[in-house]
Formats: sequence, C-alpha cells, structure tokens
Amino acid sequence: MQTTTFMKKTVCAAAVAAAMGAMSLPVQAEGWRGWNIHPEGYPNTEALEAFAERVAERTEGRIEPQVYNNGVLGDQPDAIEQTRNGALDFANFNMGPMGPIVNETNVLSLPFIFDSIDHMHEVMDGEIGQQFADALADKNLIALSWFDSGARSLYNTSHPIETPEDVEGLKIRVMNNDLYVEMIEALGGNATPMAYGEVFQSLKTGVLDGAENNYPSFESSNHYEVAEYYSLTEHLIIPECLCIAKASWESLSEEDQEIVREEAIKASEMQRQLWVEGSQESREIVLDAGVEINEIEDKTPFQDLMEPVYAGFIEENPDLEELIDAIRSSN
Ligand code: GTR
Repeated sequence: MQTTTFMKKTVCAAAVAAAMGAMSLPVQAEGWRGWNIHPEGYPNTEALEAFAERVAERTEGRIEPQVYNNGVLGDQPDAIEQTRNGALDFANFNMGPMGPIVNETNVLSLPFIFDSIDHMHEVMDGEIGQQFADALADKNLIALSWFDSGARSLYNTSHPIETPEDVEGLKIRVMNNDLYVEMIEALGGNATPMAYGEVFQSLKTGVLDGAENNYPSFESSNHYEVAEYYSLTEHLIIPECLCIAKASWESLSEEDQEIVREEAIKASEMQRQLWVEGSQESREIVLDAGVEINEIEDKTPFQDLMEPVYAGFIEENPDLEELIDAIRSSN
C-alpha cells in the first residue's frame, strides 16, 4: 500500500467497534474525497451529497465519501489530473475540460453536435455513451453515470447577441479546450480560456466582456450581476460524468462496486430532475434581477460558421469522424 493512499484512509476502528458494541476486528473506512465545482444547493451538489450519504449508508461505513464544494480542491483541469492519479476519489466533471486529456470526448464539445438535451441523453445513455466511458477508463477515470448540464449560451456586458456579427470583438471566456477558442474565433470574438472561479472578477473589471454557460451556472456564479445580456445561442450541450478514480474503484470489493454503481445512477436520475427545476428557477432569478434574455430565431448563421471547426477537427482526428456521424444521425 502506498503511503499517500494510506494517509487518505480514516481509521475509525475504535468508533466502529464501540458503535457495534462488539470486539470485532478493526474496520478501515475509505475516506473518499470528492471534487465539486458548484456551491451548496446547486442540482449537482445535491445529487453528489445524496450519492455520498447513500454510499456510506449502504456500505455500512466501509466507504465514507465526502464532497468538497466550490472547487476548493482545485480548478477543473487540476482536479481531473488528481482524480486520474488517485489523489482524489470521485468527482463530477464537465466533458469540456476533459477534451485535452481524453481526446474522444472532444466530440462532445463540437458546437451544435446535439440537437437537444433529450438527444444528448439518448446518446450518452446508450452504446455511444459506453464508448466515451471506455475512453475515460483508459485514462483512469471510471464514468458511472452522466449528469445534465443543459445548453450553454453566450452572455455579455454590452448588448444582446442576435447574429454572429454581434460577437465581433467581444472578449469571451471559454473553458480550457482549444476547440472553444476556435469556436469563438470563428464567430469573430476573442476567446480567453480561464478558470471558472476567476470569471466573475474579470467580467467586473472589464478584462472580459462575456462568457458562456447554462442558466444554473450563470446564476450561481453571480455572473448575471455583471453581464446583463443572455442570448440563447445554445451552442454547446455537454454532458458531465460522475467519475471515480480508477485506483479507488479497483480497491473495492465487487459488492461495494455494485453499490457505488447503483448509487451513481440514482444520483444522475436525481440530478437530471433537479436540473430541470433548477434551470427554471435560475432563469427566473436572473430575469428578476433585470437580465435581458433573447431568443435567437435562426441559429443557422452561427451553425454555418462552425463548419471550419468541424473540418479542422476531422482532419486532425479522422478516426473520430464515424463517431461524429453516428451522433448526428442518431436523432
Ligand atoms: C459549468 C460546469 C462546470 C464548469 C463550468 C465552467 O456549467 O458544470 O463543471 O465546467 O461550467 O464554465 O467552467
């Protein structure tokens, strides 16, 4: 057993023995550390916390997962690395920042690849979703279920976006993935990859003009307080995983693996339900605060500008073209 792994464990033999009132052998609880970027009350947070509680209960304390909210364990690219090497045990990751590490997942970051959120769920819950899970497993991440992350839209501090011309010259924050830089540049904007936690201040001080995200994140990050134009471009529908570090997964008995898998699936069902309600609530909060939301009647001009992004990606990844076609034709 490695020292680092050993140090992570919480030996609570005495407490367990006392609780059981028996002279049983010491039980070693796995003190699992879970990364979560979102605050308390966010749909993903609630689902992760329910997952942690249920796993602890059903394994009778053999695994004691603890969720660390607000990204306090590091930014997302860092947390992905930490989970890959087993320093963290579980996490809810967006597939956007996963692209630089697990190339196949970049397919999910191609703008407008899914026609709707239902289409995304259908794909991810089926055979194709399993292909992504296999690719993640090759990089030491066991994806047990998929969370909803809605549709991401552009928002900014200066005007509604109705056509790609309205994006011209805007400094837009993107998640850490070159594909998003290409996406914003194709629309005529200037893309700035930046950690989520730094965006609010950058919008406030004018380092950025805008960013893009779903309703719950736009609201819970308080970006809506400084960026009052939210335009429904809905250019990205990216799933998220509930992922377990391979080392942590492999340390479990088959019985405990089954419990963790079942609870991860239940957590995703809960998250998806909370997501629908949470998105609606967040929409109302930002509207009440004075945010101007505009629909985009015709998204074709935005979609057409993505053609070179697709062409460049396929040229670099000819082996992924079939997967792209399979997703696009699956609706
Ligand atoms: C959120 C997502 C986070 C993070 C964030 C971001 O919608 O749930 O995992 O990726 O967006 O923009 O960085």
